[in-house]
Amino acid sequence: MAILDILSYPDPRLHTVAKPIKEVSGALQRLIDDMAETMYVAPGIGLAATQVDQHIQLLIIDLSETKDQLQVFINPKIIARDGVQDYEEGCLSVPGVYETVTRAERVTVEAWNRDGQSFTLEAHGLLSVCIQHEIDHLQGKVFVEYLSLLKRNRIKHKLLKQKRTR
Ligand code: QAP
Ligand code: CO
Repeated sequence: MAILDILSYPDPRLHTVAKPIKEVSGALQRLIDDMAETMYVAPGIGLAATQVDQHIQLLIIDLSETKDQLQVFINPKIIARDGVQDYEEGCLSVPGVYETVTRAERVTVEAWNRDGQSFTLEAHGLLSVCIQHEIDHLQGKVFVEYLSLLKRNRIKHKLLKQKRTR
């Protein structure tokens, strides 16, 4: 397995729209394993392929304390959403920044798992937020784009300054 580089905001590659995956290959399963390792060492609870500069419809989530409950979503599609909730979100591509975002409270998502089998899942709470956050990445959207222009510009400049002085 390998640790992959995570793109950090503001990187124009984070705005790439991901392409659908046609089939689950060994190479794709290797990418899933590398993304999982990358997410676990970070540590994070969710990672989209976009964040490791792979522009395909793949995301992973693990909300467990024990980091052994990996959930893989290939070609995820939200088919129903309901209610609203506010949640303070972070992102491995926006290190050190946590801001509240309003999203649907419940979502129903259709996707394929690591073996290419399709499944449907109803999620609420943190899992629902995480699925919506990661699907946004696949559409080229970063959570800071929900914030005001003023906040977004402050975050942009803070992260650019961090990059310069690293
Ligand atoms: C997305 O985010 C998410 O700033 C996953 O310094 C987050 O794993 C969805 C992380 C919250 C819903 C709620 C962020 C790690 C990890 C940082 C993450 C950092 C180190 C973020
Ligand atoms: Co993110």
